[in-house]
Amino acid sequence: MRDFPLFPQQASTFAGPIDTLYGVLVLLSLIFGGVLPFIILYLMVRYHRSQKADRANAPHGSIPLELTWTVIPLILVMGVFFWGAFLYIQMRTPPQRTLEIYVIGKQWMWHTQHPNGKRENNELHVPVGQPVKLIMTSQDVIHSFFIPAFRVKQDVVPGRYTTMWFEATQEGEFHLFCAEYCGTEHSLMGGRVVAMSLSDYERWLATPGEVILPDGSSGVVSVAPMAAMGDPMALVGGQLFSNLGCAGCHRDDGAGVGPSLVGLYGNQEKLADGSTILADENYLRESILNPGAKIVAGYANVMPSYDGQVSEDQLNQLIAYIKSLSDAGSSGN
Ligand code: HEC
Ligand SMILES: [Cu+2]
Repeated sequence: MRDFPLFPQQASTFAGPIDTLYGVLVLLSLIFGGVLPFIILYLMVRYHRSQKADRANAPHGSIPLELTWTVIPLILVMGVFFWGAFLYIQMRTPPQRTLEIYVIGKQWMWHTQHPNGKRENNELHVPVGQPVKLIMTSQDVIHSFFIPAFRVKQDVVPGRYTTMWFEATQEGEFHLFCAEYCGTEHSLMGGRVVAMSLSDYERWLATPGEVILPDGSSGVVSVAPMAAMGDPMALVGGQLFSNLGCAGCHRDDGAGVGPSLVGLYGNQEKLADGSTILADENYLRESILNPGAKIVAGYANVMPSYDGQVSEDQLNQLIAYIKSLSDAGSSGN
């Protein structure tokens, strides 16, 4: 049995609680699906009209009985519901400070980029004991990022960001899968997650390596020590920000045609139609690709769309830059 485990290893903080809930669900299903039918079968045979049985004084109703079989299942299903909802909310709500890693899915490989610029293909290195948030998008079709040992799985969808977070609890190598059928080589779209101590992770971050970039070209990525230069992914984004002409309209002092982006990320933004919206990754993405969709209060709809002019990779860098302008956005560990 040791080479054929029923469950993957439990290697994240979510694994234990999820397995407990899963176990309870299986147990309840066994009771209701595995035991009740046999009782029904027995009673059908026992009281079939061909059988001799005492049928005098048959009961016509019983309030206590009705209440029992209503209230007990009610408590069970509501319990399972709130338990599951509680876990779900935990999994959807990353802690304040997380290590942010950008993931791009494409047919048929995973590409990840760490804050210091380090990139990798079909692998994800993460430190143990640190909350990690993945900011994911796809360049083509729907993929799904699945790490069974962490009990996390999230669709990766073209045209938007989806996020998920986890905290690894033990060092080791774990399977990484694409869990959404995405074409002929779907089954090859996977690799491994390597959970390592924080110091090993930092050492790994500082080693340059050759990777395939999301645009299909390959190259050696230069990396920077995290502490030395701030956030290099954001630095590259900052260069893009001036090269693409964003900086001409978005000045930090707010004197440009567009609003200053300082302090934008993670805060509520007032829109021209009177509503407010949380400025998260998807809002930033939409503001760049489809600026007319949500107009900032007090500004005119004059920003050109950058749809088709920036790659997913560049979009991630622009967003990392805009986030670095805000306290809530500066990623750290
Ligand atoms: C011609 C001037 C102009 C250029 C160039 C421009 N923007 Fe804008 N941008 C605006 C204006 C005006 C707004 C506010 C109106 C709106 O929401 O569309 C805005 C809104 C935004 C917002 C939402 C800001 C908020 O406070 O909610 C973001 C993010 C943004 N731009 C990013 C960019 C990026 C990134 C680039 C370069 C790739 C860029 N902009 C280029 C004028 C510009
Ligand atoms: Cu896939």
